[in-house]
Amino acid sequence: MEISSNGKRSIHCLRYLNSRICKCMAILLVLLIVRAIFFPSTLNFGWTDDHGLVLIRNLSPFHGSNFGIRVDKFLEVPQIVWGLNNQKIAFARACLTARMLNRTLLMPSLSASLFYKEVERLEPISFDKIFKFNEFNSRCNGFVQLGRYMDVSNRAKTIELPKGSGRKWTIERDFEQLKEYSKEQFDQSEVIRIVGKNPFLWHDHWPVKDYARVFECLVLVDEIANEVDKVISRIREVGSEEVTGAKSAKLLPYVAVHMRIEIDWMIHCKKLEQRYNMNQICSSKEEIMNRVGNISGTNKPTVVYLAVADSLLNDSSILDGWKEGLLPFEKKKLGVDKIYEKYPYLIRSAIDYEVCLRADVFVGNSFSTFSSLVVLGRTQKLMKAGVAVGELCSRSVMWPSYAYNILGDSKGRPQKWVANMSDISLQKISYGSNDTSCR
Ligand SMILES: Nc1nc2c(ncn2[C@@H]2O[C@H](COP(=O)(O)OP(=O)(O)O)[C@@H](O)[C@H]2O)c(=O)[nH]1
Ligand SMILES: *[C@@H]1O[C@H](CO)[C@@H](O)[C@H](O)[C@H]1NC(C)=O
Ligand SMILES: *[C@@H]1O[C@H](CO)[C@@H](O)[C@H](O)[C@H]1NC(C)=O
Ligand SMILES: *[C@@H]1O[C@H](CO)[C@@H](O)[C@H](O)[C@H]1NC(C)=O
Ligand SMILES: *[C@@H]1O[C@H](CO)[C@@H](O)[C@H](O)[C@H]1NC(C)=O
Ligand SMILES: *[C@@H]1O[C@H](CO)[C@@H](O)[C@H](O)[C@H]1NC(C)=O
Repeated sequence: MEISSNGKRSIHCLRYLNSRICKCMAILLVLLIVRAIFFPSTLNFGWTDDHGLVLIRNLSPFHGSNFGIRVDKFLEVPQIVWGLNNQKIAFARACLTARMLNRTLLMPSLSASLFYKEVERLEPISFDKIFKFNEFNSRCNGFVQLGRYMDVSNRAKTIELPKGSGRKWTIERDFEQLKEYSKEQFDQSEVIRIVGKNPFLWHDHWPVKDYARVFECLVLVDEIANEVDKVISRIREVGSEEVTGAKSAKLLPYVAVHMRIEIDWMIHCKKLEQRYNMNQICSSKEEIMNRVGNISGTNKPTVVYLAVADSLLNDSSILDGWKEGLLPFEKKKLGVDKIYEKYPYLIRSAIDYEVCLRADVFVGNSFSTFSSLVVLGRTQKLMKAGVAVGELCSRSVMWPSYAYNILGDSKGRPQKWVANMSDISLQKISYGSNDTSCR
């Protein structure tokens, strides 16, 4: 049952107050009122909406206006490509661009495969094969909207908006162009089609909070969500088997490590280190194992789930060398490789994303978009659970996250890591940073 501000449902609830759910809701309501009375300042940060999500209400350029997305004017964008999390960022950027133009975004194609250089292998996959379409629109109602191509009455009258490129195409020029297309002659056209590069590469004009608001509307379709549940139950079950020596119903906590040591990454991160003149980007297998092993406060033995793209791995020995008490598992050893094998790259990665999001402890690389978006999601989760911004990095926080590529302290631990929800752009999350917002 959803917690709803809908009047009808509240009356319904009152009439059946003896049902357990309604009792819980009544208690929740009382708690919320008490919180509002005693901690009025927390209200400025966010409020819980119909779906239990934190609504973020400031920083947006349209804050305060009665913003309505037109349902008969559309924005069309190029196919979205690259890694899952590059695709999620690109998608959100397309949504926010449509929002700025007061238009509905025509549901874009994502890409099932990672082979972006070979155009014929891009394997377009419809957004609604991965994420729930109606759920997206209902969660994002009033903020951004998705439409379908069949909603368009006359595609022949589409006008094109060519994205500029090159050094002279500055962030200001890009913004001016978008404003230009919100005016008279362009604004009348039913469809504006943006042509040019992948939305991930467009200039970013929006604060982290706006992206976070879009990400909260992404809910996996049931088929994939069920696979996620299977994998997570298996991880928790394997823990209690290993620890108690028997199959047990008791589900144990787990640590998830996004070991970004695949071949494609090793090539990429070496280039980045050269460009930034830095040696904190590529972590070896040994460095990851040591730093994860030095995290204090995890009850041992603990299952460590290794989120790696097995097919891209150049090294089968990732299971060896872990500190005593850490029980490493990857997909094969868990026996869930068959689940992953059924799906293309994009869905495998989406399952792993959820597994990392829900882990009790997460450790990733602060230069990976995959890791960065997991940390953004975990930060949102903490804030939703009522953890104040000033407390996010504290030692005792539930669901901590760490960056193994940054040395945290003299004890050899990895650096604590949260997303800076008041950052003015998604730069750090898109391209990585050694600033983990904790220190
Ligand atoms: N965790 C995980 N990642 C996968 C899988 N297959 C491919 N990938 C990963 O997908 C990610 C690709 O890109 P992206 O999400 O943009 O993250 P980034 O490359 O780490 O910045 C990488 O982390 C790959 O390791 C998988 O089965 N599990
Ligand atoms: C967006 O479109 C709606 C519906 O046409 C309109 O009421 C609203 O004023 C528009 N807002 C902006 C900022 O253009
Ligand atoms: C992959 O492994 C092979 C053989 O073990 C090695 O020669 C090669 O350098 C490795 N490639 C990378 C990118 O690490
Ligand atoms: C961190 O872990 C490594 C490997 O387990 C160990 O050799 C090292 O002493 C630890 N660092 C500290 C400061 O305890
Ligand atoms: C978060 O980002 C804002 C805006 O860039 C900055 O002023 C602030 O210092 C950052 N906070 C942390 C903890 O890094
Ligand atoms: C991040 O990198 C810069 C430049 O190399 C360096 O000066 C800074 O100390 C690094 N920060 C951390 C937390 O390691």
